Amino acid sequence: MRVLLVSVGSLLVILMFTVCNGLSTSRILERMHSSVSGKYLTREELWFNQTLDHFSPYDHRKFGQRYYEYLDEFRLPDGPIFLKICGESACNGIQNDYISVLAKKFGAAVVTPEHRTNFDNPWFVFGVSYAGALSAWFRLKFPHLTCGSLASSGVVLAVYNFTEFDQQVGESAGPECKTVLQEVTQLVEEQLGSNGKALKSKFGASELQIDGDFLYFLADAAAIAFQYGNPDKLCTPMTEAKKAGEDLVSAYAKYVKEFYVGSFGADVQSYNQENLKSDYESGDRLWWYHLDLCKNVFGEDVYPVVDDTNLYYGGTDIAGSKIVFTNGSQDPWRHASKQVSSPDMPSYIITCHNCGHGTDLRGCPQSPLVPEGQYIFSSWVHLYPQKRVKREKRNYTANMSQKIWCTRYSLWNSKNCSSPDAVNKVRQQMIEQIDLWLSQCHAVGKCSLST
Ligand SMILES: *[C@@H]1O[C@H](CO)[C@@H](O)[C@H](O)[C@H]1NC(C)=O
Ligand SMILES: *[C@@H]1O[C@H](CO)[C@@H](O)[C@H](O)[C@H]1NC(C)=O
Ligand SMILES: *[C@@H]1O[C@H](CO)[C@@H](O)[C@H](O)[C@H]1NC(C)=O
Ligand SMILES: *[C@@H]1O[C@H](CO)[C@@H](O)[C@H](O)[C@H]1NC(C)=O
Ligand SMILES: CC(=O)N[C@H]1CO[C@H](CO)[C@@H](O)[C@@H]1O
Ligand SMILES: CC(=O)N[C@H]1CO[C@H](CO)[C@@H](O)[C@@H]1O
Repeated sequence: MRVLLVSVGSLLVILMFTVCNGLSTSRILERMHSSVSGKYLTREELWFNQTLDHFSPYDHRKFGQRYYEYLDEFRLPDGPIFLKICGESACNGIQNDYISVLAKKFGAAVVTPEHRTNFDNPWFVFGVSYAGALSAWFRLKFPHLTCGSLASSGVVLAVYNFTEFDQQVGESAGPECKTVLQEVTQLVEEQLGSNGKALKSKFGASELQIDGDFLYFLADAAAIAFQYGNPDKLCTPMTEAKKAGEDLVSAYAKYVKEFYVGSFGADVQSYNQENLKSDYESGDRLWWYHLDLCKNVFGEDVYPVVDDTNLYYGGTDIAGSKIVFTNGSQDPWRHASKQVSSPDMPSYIITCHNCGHGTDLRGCPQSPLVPEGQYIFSSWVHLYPQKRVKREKRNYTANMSQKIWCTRYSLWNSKNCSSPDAVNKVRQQMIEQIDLWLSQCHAVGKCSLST
């Protein structure tokens, strides 16, 4: 198991400084891990002493590394082990998403992010977003230790200047909403020049003295609506404001304050470079790897080596095997994922109005899907104040009829939801692949035992 542990660590170290997704793009690949206080399969911390520097044969220093394991569904003694890589921020437990359904189906143990266990069990690797790329690369590097991998919205391509991200935001918004957003951008840029102070205060962002930080905050706020399947939360009020001839900047400020900060839980301070220079505890710091921002926040002249990274890992031409790639049609990140399907690395796109980042594992952001009677809570909980969530969860549990759940609040109109059919179709294909690859793993194990 040691080899596995060492390698995950090395990949992480290498990648932290080499993956670059561009200047003008969202740093929120995977916000959920930090902002969701919803349901976990487990939050019980386990620790082991991890090697600090995997590149040096002389440095034997260690650090305590946290991990989690969920064994409720584990079929002893030979059940598979699902390694779920936790990405991009503090890892507070194993979240209850579609993985729990898969664990039940395959009698699997779920461990995250690293763990020692019986080497002989079949291992399958999972991850979403950046961790999705890690999941693919883990399989690429250790085909002999794993049966396969799921790279959900896995960003395997390093991109220097990720203009496709913004283009996708425009495409996901549709022509009408896109035009309004472009108008907002123009107005904001004008007002920033003439009366920046008043403008920032309108957005509750007076503390962002660097204009770039402020614009970054505003750009993320819009991108997130598409990335996480809430296009109408942004586009409906904005296009209505436009039709009514209202002030568009005020309408956008309302969206940013109420939805992005209020419901989604974004923190203005996390955009403040000045603050991040000294806030060593903040998980937000790791997002400032872009060009000169990296230098400003970390004081180090580190630039992304995009071409080398893609040469090393293969980018979208990754030469792996037995990796499932999935993308959501509205997700701005999907252009950094694998482009074409091949027999040994099938890729699926989940297409619908609200299909965003990691939709295959998360389900519908507005209306929890109920895969095999399993109630998926974690995918939408971040959108609602905790008290309300608790109350509504009770009601939902009392009556599992999704129709009622959806119609009670127009927000959870199933028409607005990522199509359950689109999601389930891809999930079914995922299950078939996992099933096939695990059985091939078992078969190999048996052969080698008998020879
Ligand atoms: C980690 O190392 C410390 C210091 O050497 C030791 O006290 C502790 O027991 C170790 N923990 C584990 C889980 O091995
Ligand atoms: C990114 O690409 C756009 C469009 O080609 C260009 O205008 C911009 O200058 C580029 N930015 C960087 C940092 O290379
Ligand atoms: C849930 O609601 C539906 C529609 O009103 C009703 O027919 C059904 O009996 C309810 N189920 C439970 C378990 O209360
Ligand atoms: C639901 O979707 C429709 C368009 O598909 C949109 O007009 C409406 O505003 C959405 N409702 C909510 C509450 O998001
Ligand atoms: C696996 C998959 O669906 N890949 C898609 C990801 O997004 C790119 C860009 O839109 C598509 O070309 C891929 O087909
Ligand atoms: C809308 C709705 O049905 N709300 C109910 C949720 O459950 C509580 C009690 O648990 C009821 O008081 C609400 O009326």
